[in-house]
Amino acid sequence: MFVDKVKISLKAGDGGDGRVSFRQEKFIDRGGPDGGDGGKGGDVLFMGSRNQNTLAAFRYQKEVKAEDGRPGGKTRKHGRSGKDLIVAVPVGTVVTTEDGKILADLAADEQTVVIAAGGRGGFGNAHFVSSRRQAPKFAEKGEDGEAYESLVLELKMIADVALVGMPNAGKSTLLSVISNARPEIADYPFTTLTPNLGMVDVADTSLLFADVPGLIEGASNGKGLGHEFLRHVERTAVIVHMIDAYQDDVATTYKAIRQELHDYRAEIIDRPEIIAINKVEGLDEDMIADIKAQLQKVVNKGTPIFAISAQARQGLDKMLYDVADAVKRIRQEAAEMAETESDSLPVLTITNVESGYTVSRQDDNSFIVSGTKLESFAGRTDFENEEGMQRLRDILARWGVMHELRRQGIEPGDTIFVGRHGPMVY
Ligand SMILES: Nc1nc2c(ncn2[C@@H]2O[C@H](COP(=O)(O)OP(=O)(O)OP(=O)(O)O)[C@@H](O)[C@H]2O)c(=O)[nH]1
Ligand SMILES: [Mg+2]
Repeated sequence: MFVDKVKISLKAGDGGDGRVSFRQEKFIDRGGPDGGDGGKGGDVLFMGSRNQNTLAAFRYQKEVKAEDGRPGGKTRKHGRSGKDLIVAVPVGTVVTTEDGKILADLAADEQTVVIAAGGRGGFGNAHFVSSRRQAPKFAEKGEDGEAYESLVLELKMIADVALVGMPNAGKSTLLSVISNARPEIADYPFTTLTPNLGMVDVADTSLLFADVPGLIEGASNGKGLGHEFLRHVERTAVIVHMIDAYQDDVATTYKAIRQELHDYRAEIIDRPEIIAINKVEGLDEDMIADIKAQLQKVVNKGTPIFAISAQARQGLDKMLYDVADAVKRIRQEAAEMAETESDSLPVLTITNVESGYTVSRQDDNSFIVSGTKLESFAGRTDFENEEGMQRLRDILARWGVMHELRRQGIEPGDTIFVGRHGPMVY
């Protein structure tokens, strides 16, 4: 079965906690603070890979998690960082959040994107020595890694070549003759209900062909079966447009199909196109020349037009070489594009850290302080540890939060939450 859409949960590694420790020295009761920092949590990265063909593996592995960072050690030892987790997915996989935000669109081989960043490690107490504070007895906790409860992975099959055309043009027949695919073939329109894929070897390259259900006028608006499958055409490098030689008016049907492609997505029209007039085995040269002439009037200049017979296997090699050349050209361009883009890979991290905050009364005797930076700081504070708490209080004071709390009428014994972290007693 071809799985092309799965839901998974995903979590980057948490940062390791910083350590509280003091040097052990002979004859000295307690040496200076030497607690090391926690290690960073591992990132979760997704990488497009030509070696993967389906998302089937995720049916058994619904949870993806990178390693946590290790806590800091004595003698200023840094905790080991969690290993990054690289998840290879088929080229053409699009990763979205449940509400539809696209996190990554892995359109090229080895394109790698950080989906969830690991948490920072907390600082150990050695970090907090200052002239005022010779022996800090607190350390930071590691930051939580980014997590997604539900991510949608969708594989948009990227065939190199899409066979498009009216129903009954012979698309499935062609695919069956040139590849090992065995699509259903019949003498009535709309035989093909779902796209068939087939690998076709041409000289030294392999091309993935998609046989798309026949398009009719209005397909781009949802008529017929074509619409749902037009998305498979969306990214194919080359379009092979098949036309039944026995069609009454080849120019008009050609234009109708092009119009549908255009209405679905205008750029598709600019893809290299190769025209295959099919079923010519019983036609003489003049008739073929006449059909070609009719088409020549409406196609873009330079569009190659071949006369073939899928059934009788005529004229196929010549056409396939042309298709392969076009695909190779496009792949080359795509590789060059990916190279220039890789300098600016879209790396997802927690950005837009604002330095503002708000203070509001939650109920009679508790208050809530919100603000990205303060909340992130509070998240790294160990509320069990009095010195750690003191440091948070110092910071709230320095930021003017304490002043604001007093202005709003806080009284001794009231509690303060910073985001979801707390409580802290005033
Ligand atoms: N004479 C002749 N008939 C052909 C040729 N290629 C296909 N056919 C016939 O045309 C009919 C339709 O072929 P299909 O391959 O099913 O056409 P399709 O384009 O896939 O059609 P849909 O799946 O309905 O869009 C079948 O009866 C085929 O046997 C050919 O080269 N010559
Ligand atoms: Mg078919």
